[in-house]
Amino acid sequence: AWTKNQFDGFKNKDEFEKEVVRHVETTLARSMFNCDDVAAYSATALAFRDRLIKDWNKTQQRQTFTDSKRIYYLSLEFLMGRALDNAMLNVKGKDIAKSALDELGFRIEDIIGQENDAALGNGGLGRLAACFLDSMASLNYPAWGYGLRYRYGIFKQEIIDGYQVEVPDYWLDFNPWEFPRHDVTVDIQFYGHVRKSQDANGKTVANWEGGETVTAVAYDMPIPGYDTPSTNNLRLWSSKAASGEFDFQKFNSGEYESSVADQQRAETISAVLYPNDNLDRGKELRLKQQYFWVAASLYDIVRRFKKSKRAWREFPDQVAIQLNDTHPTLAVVELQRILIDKEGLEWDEAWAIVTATFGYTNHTVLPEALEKWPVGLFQHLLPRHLQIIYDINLFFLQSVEKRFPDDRDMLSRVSIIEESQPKMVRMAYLAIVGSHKVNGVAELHSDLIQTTIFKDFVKIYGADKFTNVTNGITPRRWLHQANPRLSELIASKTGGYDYLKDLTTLNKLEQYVDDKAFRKEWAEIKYANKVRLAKYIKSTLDITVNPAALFDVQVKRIHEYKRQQLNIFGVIYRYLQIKEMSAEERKKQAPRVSIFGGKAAPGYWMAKQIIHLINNVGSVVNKDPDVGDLLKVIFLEDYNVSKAEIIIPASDLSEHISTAGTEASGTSNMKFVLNGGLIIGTCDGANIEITREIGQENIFLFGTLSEDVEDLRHNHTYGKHAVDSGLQKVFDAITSGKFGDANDFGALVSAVRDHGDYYLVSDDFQSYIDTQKMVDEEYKNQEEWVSKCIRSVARMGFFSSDRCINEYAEEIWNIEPLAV
Ligand code: 26Q
Repeated sequence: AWTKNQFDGFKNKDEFEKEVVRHVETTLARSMFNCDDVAAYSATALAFRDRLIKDWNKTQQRQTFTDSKRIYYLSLEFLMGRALDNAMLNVKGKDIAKSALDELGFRIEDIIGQENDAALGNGGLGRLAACFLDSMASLNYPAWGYGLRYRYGIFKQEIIDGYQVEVPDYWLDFNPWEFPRHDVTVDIQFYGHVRKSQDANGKTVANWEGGETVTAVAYDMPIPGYDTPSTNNLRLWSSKAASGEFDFQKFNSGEYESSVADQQRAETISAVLYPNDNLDRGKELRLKQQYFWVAASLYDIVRRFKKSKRAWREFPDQVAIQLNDTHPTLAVVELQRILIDKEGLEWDEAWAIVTATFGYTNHTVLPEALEKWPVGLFQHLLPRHLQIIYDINLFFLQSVEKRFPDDRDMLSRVSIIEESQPKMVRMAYLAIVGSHKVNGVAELHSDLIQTTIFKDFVKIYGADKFTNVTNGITPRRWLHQANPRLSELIASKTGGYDYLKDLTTLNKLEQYVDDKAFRKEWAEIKYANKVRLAKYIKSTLDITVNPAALFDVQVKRIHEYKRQQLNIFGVIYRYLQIKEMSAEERKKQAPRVSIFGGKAAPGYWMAKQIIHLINNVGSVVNKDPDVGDLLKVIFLEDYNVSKAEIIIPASDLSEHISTAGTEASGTSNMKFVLNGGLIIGTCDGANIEITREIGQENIFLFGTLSEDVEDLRHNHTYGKHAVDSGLQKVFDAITSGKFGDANDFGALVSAVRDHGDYYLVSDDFQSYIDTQKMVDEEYKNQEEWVSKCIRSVARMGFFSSDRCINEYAEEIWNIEPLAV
């Protein structure tokens, strides 16, 4: 068998065992005699952590010593998942740990399973940030992530009587992967007012005074790279009350309660991740989170730069800052403020530095997701920043007016301030104006932003400012860790595990497509992964599914644009068909398990209705004796990163069926194909590039094209539209009460039937059903199916986040790896 050299982390089993015992007995102050799985996890994590820290320190010292340019990745979300398995892979020594733990009476999978997910993110955007950290470390780029240390990550989802119930995710109880830096703190100011005064040279200076102060405390997490000692840093800020005179006075004068209240108010800032995905809800606390995190991070970055004693104009040669969506856009304003108010630079000099430093990644075209904040809120919370925004806008609009004197509407269209009631700050426009590059996350998406929401800015700045960097995923977690047997099989045919560093070498697999023995091994691994998921389904839901059935999976955040409703309507259609079949016909029907998973934002009522319908359909279908194994409908609770690692390798077919033009990229589509599953999908996001890479004969595409969406929507609004007849049967079944109280699902039906069908469910229904029928047919020919899977995997090299990070490095950050 092909095994990596896994023997660097620990010399041998004895050495590792000794470390575990030492940690159990001293660090944890427990005895080996009552060492349970939790303690064994803790000690194992600590043993690997010790090794990790050494590389981490060395990497950081080296980066400081060489004074090389660094990337700072600013993201409000880092959806890291578990760390131990990844640490084992990168420190090396998993095999040793496995046999040592065995000897101590533990199974390594159980030990790994003890860890809570670090779930500091909602979905795609947060997981992308985590994959990027992995790639930047693996490629030896000096890079830091900056984020918030939420006390509560994304809520845990429970399904009770078919409804989603949210439970808080308190994940910090024991977290060996974070290091509090109580000596690294930054005081952050809010509210107050601006006073103008003259300095010694008679220059007007702005003083931001008064208001309140909250302290940011740094917590660091090591980010190890694969097959390299490079270990980067993820710095997360936690909020606490500033320990100023003020509190002391209150405390000493007996105002304990209000002193404690101040403390709680301060801690609230980093308390909880906002659970909205692709929706902007303008809450003051969210803006406070953004400024708190951005100001602390910039203070840290500037402090580090100033140690080098370089001239300010060299700042962009030392620092690249990437804005993960508009959430950190205040960083643009904050850096300008530091440079002009604190460091005394002239506006133009400062602004040149700012724009050369920042890059902005857009992740959405959905209008409801584009961030806007009321001017009044800014005035109140960040008065100096609002002034600077007005100045940025003024200079920007002046330059636009000069270039386009005849376009009267242009100025109001591109203004950073929307002249609405109330006036709003348009964060995406601010991010564009404040950056030197703007990128979308897949080709279609990058084209769309340039031709629709940002088209005026393309006119103003030219097309060179806009670019595409198609998303990617880390093959370390999403193939090697999630699917160890497939990884081993691939390694055995491609010349070892080097493919994990250059994913394009997967193309060597193509020569085995017709190799019967190889196909058999491949199919066995898929089957074993399905058995594992079937066991998980049995143990959590007490439903038996047949691992020989086609596993059809849609797991992602629940959203109307992602169209889980199309999927479940399709499932109902299938159910009705099975019910109408004769016993003979049923024998010919291909068995299927429809698997759903995903969280709805707590305030997104329609998404919650979709979850409810899926669960109700499941409870009818799963116990219908007419159906048996032909159809099962499963809703897996609390979909998260560690569950994805079980679900994705077990899929035969996964669904990526967003309305064309709405899903910026999608990244789970890449994960599913890389794990040997096929896709049913629309011509949207990265599906299009996946098709280009793997070939259209290896993917089930259907539905409307994005260029036709506008016309179709227009037709709906003006009445030239009847619901698809197949879909009408589904609606009849729902309204007849077959799946519980019809009133519960009235809104889901009428969104399509009566309210314009914004997501084109009816338009795409027939082609969806037809395509699913093709899937059934093709799945019957297993040899051919497996060939398609192998061929697809062989052609997926492009979708590594390593490729993606190299593109950012070259096109946006202008940075080179630091040789080790
Ligand atoms: C904004 C304002 C206030 C509160 C919350 C938010 C907010 C939070 C999260 C807005 C958007 C998000 C997350 C967006 C997201 O995950 N987008 C996904 O990004 C992926 C990585 O690029 C893409 O693959 C997906 O297509 C895109 O939907």
